[in-house]
Amino acid sequence: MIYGTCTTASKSLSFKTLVLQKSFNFRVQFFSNCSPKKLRMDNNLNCSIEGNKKGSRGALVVLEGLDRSGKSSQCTRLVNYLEGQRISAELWRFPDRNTDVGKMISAYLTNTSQLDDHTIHLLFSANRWEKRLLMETKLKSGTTLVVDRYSYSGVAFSSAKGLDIEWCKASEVGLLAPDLVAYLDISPEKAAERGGYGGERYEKLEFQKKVAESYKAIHDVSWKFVDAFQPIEDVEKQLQEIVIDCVTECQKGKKPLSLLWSK
Ligand code: Z5A
Ligand code: MG
Repeated sequence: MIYGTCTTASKSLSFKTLVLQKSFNFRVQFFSNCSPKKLRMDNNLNCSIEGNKKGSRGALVVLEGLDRSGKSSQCTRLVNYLEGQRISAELWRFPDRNTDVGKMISAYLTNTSQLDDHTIHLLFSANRWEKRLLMETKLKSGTTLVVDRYSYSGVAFSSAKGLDIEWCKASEVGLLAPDLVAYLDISPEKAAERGGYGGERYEKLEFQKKVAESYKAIHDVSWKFVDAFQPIEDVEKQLQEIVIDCVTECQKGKKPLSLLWSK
């Protein structure tokens, strides 16, 4: 009835209003259908594109420590926390047992294959090298990587077997240097009391004591030591405080990527 009395101009105005109204309704419906995660991904994409121009990037955060110190538990909690803060984050781990090299490492660790100590050391290194480019790409696109063991495990475990530390470091030179290394500090005895060791090659108290000594020999002043014998939630809280500062600094674009053990 109303339409019947409209002029052409007002008809076209009503049509435009209708189209705008429909478009608005569609947007409201579209965004209300989006999960918070989807929206967060959109935000992160914008951040990283703008971030690239300013040198903004994700942080490379590494958790190290003895067997059963709680690394894997804390890496998972940390990524959940960062995502909750609307920070794009991924959980990585070494060895990455999914690659061909990783499968050889896994066979060695589960005692289904035997390898010379130098050979397995180089395989662990190769397993990091094969992920290096992807690591750099992710960091530059703004994703923070929380990494469960890295080159320090490589050097600590191989040197605990008696290999020369400098020789062990050599194959790691040129990999990306972490922005933060958090060491989950616990005595080998206390760690052994947790859940019991499985059947993997290095899961023996005497060997873990040697690994603890090796970690002491290779750490530097930049490492953050966290008492890993505290309740799991307290360790989690402490890590969040340490990591958020590092992530913020990398987001601001004030920290260029650097290389591990390069002069
Ligand atoms: N290796 C090497 O030789 N060279 C290399 O370059 C690299 C590795 C990268 C495989 O590692 C082996 O490879 C490893 C080093 C060597 N061998 N060793 N030993 P892996 O990372 O695959 O190992 P894993 O199987 O993940 O286990 P893990 O590292 O021993 O455990 P974790 O990750 O540190 O701990 P968790 O799984 O988080 O926790 C262990 C238990 O403790 C579990 O029941 C938790 O619920 C409990 N927990 C954790 N935190 C607490 C606190 N705060 N209180 C009480 N209970 C807790
Ligand atoms: Mg673990």
